[in-house]
Amino acid sequence: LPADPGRGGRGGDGTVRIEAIELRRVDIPLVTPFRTSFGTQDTRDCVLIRVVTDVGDGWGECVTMPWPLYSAESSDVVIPIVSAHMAPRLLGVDGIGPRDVARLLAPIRGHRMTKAGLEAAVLDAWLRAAGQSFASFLGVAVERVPCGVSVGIHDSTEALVETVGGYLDEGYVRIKLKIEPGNDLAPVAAVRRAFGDDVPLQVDANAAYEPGDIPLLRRLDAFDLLLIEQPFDEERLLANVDLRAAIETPVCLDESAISAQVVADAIRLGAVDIVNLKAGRVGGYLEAARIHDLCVAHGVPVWCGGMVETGIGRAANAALAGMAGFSLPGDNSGFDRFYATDIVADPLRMIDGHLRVPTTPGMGFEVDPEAIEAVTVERVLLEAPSG
Ligand code: NPG
Repeated sequence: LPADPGRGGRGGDGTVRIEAIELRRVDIPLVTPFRTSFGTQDTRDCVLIRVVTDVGDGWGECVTMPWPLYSAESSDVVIPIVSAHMAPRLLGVDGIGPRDVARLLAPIRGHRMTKAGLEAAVLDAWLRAAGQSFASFLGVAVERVPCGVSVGIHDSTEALVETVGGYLDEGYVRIKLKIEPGNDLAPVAAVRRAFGDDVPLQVDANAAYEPGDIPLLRRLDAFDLLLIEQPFDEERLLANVDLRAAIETPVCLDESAISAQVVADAIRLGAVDIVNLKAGRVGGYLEAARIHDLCVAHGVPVWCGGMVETGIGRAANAALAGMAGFSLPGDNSGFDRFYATDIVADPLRMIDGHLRVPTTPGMGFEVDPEAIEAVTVERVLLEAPSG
């Protein structure tokens, strides 16, 4: 595995001491319900984290879903796990740099989205103190990143075609269709028929298929897709080896790709063509950058996934997606794909099919405290023991 990310003039040598961790469970209405093979979301229910450090505050977002269906994590376990097991390993510890968060939390298994939220909050505080943007920390050289959009499962193909047409009119440069057994070949065929062969199109199965479905999945080859994402259960790496042997469409991993180690193993097994990178799924932006480096070294393309992030996570994703190995458009949509208003000032908007890469110090946003207060349903403050 490559060494820790640390090039590109990444950061100063400073460290922080975390005095307090504020956890806010929020519930934010979505502009339209978002249906995946797991269920339908009407609101974004997740936990935002503020760290109070000796050099200032930082914010991060835990991208858990309300239910433990995408992965074992869910929004209702974030506050208990941080309170009981993570905060005690971080609060009041001297000399914490961004890379130390993952190190200090490493004995705790799993809970990667929660760890990623904590690490992002510390990175935000640390980068702000250093006067450095996350993009500069990552060595990003581009000013904007292309916007793909993830389209939920629809009740009818007519409705799906209408939704996709709307996104294409808005300027999205790539369409990703959620599929599930019974909602796969027909919707993909309908979208191809309606918009032609030139629209960059890919599908996401969210682990909904079985290895016995390979003959069915093979029929997707007719549609010239950019990729098929995560056809099988997260633990079924070898089924992807069989699928790759059977189909032309590149096979992309999402749920399975939980760490640099698993990605390295998947590459060695021949189980993957392309990797969807999500900081939350892999335990943090630094692990995501490490996986990016690993994939670049092996010639494996990566793209930036999304988890219906608020403006906090969306800004950081826009920086991550600017790294050189991100060679396909990501699920880096404008904030208005999901939200009527955002909890950050100046949320990222799509302009000409792209988002700007944030360049302000920190992770690239300014929170709007009133907007956050208005959507907060639970608040917990954890403080370092005094003395
Ligand atoms: O654009 O932020 C976005 C959403 C992208 O489809 C998206 N995320 O599996 O990739 C995924 C997925 C997801 C959505 C996963 C909802 C779980 C629930």
